[in-house]
Amino acid sequence: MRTVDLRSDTVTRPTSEMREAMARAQVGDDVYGEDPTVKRLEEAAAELAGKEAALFVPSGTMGNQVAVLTHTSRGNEIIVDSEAHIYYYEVGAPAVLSAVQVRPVVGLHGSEAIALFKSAVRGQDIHFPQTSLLCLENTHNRMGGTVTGTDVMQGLYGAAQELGVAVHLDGARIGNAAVALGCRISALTQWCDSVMFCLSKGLGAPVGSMLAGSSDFIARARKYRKMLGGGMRQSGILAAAGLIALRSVNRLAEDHANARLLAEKLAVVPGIKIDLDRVQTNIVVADIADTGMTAGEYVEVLRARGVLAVVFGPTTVRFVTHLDVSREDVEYAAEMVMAS
Ligand code: TLP
Repeated sequence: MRTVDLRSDTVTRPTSEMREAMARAQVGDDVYGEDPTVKRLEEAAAELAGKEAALFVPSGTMGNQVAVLTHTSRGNEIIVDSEAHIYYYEVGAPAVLSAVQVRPVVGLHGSEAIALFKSAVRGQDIHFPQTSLLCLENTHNRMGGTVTGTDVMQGLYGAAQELGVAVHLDGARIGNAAVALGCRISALTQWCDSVMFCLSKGLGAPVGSMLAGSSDFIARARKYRKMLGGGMRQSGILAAAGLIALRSVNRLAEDHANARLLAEKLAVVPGIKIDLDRVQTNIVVADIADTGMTAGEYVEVLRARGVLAVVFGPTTVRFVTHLDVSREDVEYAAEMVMAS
């Protein structure tokens, strides 16, 4: 039976161009700073993000957590959106690894962003922890792949700088945000001190993410990466695929068009509700409460028809378009959902 895997853009497999580049890659021991391909990748990523330096890390989660470690001290408080990946999906890592307290704020990326952020920053009081970091997420996964514009990013960064709070951007899908806005990645990342972005999502690389920031920040982050066991040896094999991923950002427009197509088709299926305003990039979140099924049951019904999606909430299901899903696959998936 035909299967269309819409669980995540993490399921993409490396292209044949990537596999060939991986086979040919020049490598060395990167912990000794001797892998030329990793160095090229780190330089290219820094340039793309408009930062002085970048670090190749095994995963987005490690990139975010290395950033939290580097920006904070034990006992600090960090401000995040209440649906942020760093808070929701990283196994409580800020508490364990950085020993910081997370202050989740509802609607941090919305129209009240700056006021919400300012009121969450702690003042001077002997009882309070020190707020040292604001974490943003663009695109925002759990909001449905929504894009935060440059104006909001700029406003938040300005407010954070005034209050002495550093800004880290979880830009796992920053390429999607830039493509949706029709701007360069650096037009967004200029409004943060550090940014993590993934090579292994819609860009198709098998493994790896980048953390970018000032040279001093990346030098300190490199030690934390080592501490967490993320010092890799002949990782040029992976970096070779990453270099191709970095050149492929414009292809994400295809995923956005496919997500829009899927969303429009699913929005008219009885029992399914979709907020089309939130379908801005490659993620489609469907509310299936009116089917009378739980999200878990619904995902199983879809699986039996060859459509893979993930449970996103008690009655919400997420579909993600990516490199390995064509327009025709999306049309087929929509038909299978309609028949469910
Ligand atoms: N997201 C994955 C799952 O972890 C939920 C997915 O399928 O969407 N930041 C954001 C915004 C992410 O969406 C993800 C991955 C990460 C960080 C972590 O990246 P990895 O999986 O490389 O650790």
